[in-house]
Amino acid sequence: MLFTIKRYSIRASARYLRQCFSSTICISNDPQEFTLQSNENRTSIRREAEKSLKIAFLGAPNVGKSTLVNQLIKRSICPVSCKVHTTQTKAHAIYCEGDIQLIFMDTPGMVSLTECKKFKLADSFRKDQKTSLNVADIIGIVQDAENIYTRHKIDTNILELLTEDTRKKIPIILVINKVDRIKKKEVLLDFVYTLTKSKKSPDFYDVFMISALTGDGVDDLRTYLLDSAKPRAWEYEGHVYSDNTCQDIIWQTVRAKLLDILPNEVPYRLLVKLEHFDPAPDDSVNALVSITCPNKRIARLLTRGRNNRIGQVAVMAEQELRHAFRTLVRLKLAVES
Ligand SMILES: Nc1nc2c(ncn2[C@@H]2O[C@H](COP(=O)(O)OP(=O)(O)O)[C@@H](O)[C@H]2O)c(=O)[nH]1
Ligand SMILES: [Mg+2]
Repeated sequence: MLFTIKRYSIRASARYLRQCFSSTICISNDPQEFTLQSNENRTSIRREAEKSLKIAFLGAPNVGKSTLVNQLIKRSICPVSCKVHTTQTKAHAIYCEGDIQLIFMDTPGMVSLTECKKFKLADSFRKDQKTSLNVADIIGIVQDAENIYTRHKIDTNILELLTEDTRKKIPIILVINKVDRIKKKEVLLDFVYTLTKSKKSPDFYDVFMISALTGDGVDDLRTYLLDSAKPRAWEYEGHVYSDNTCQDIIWQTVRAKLLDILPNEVPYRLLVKLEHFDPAPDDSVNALVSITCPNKRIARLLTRGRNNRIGQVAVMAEQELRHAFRTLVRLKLAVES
């Protein structure tokens, strides 16, 4: 059967097997530097040598798009949680290496118009994916390998978005994420085969099997994207790594941790706001975030009990923000009702 699988599937599986034996990326939480700027020194790069590539990742909610972008740029600037609708608006995450600039467009997960109405989601949920597609040089469709209900077919909302014109103009790659959750590698090859052979699927330029969580295969994908960059002036200065502000990254990270730690619909009912932001002279950051609860019962759920949920949120958010800004972050959370 293997011989009938298209060139890219074979390449992808070979690449995956290679990755199984290679070491995984370790994220260091060491504080190093601060601001939405990296310490990359690009004064030596001539403008005419500049190359860039804009990548739009599309996928259903929770497939791991934001986790993947964070791994690719080596910073946790996109909010990640185990619940759906963590990412609310599109954001650019920027990664520079040598004379190449990669611009990743992290978008909210694909939702239908009905879901938008049902869950009262902002317009951005549907608009942002379309906007990102219009300007992308390459589209990455992210599939969740763990989800047995959806992994063998491309989301209908995505198929709807990929018009004939888009399919012709923009190369599309398939990114199979969460392969760490698959124990039998034949299962992987099986549904990738179904996916790529399906008449409804676009013609994929390449297939990547990765784990955005452990970093398996992410280096390979980054190298592929760097190799695909086009000669073109950079859109952002070399030291910029996000078009979001520090302030936005802070409250979004706290919100994502609340989504992780609180049950069911509770975290969606909280109002998270950055009250105070103070970058200290030693490059560390002090921030105060308020969490307004709809009632006293929910406020108690956060602040009382053996679990000390609010303490856990503070520790987790602080750790992630240190990885985002690469400096010491002191975070205070105030719960109000
Ligand atoms: N096991 C596993 N979990 C992952 C992987 N990538 C992402 N996740 C988890 O999937 C959940 C959703 O991730 P997120 O990046 O917010 O998904 P998004 O909604 O597509 O942006 C989070 O709990 C992540 O930790 C992966 O490769 N393996
Ligand atoms: Mg996301």
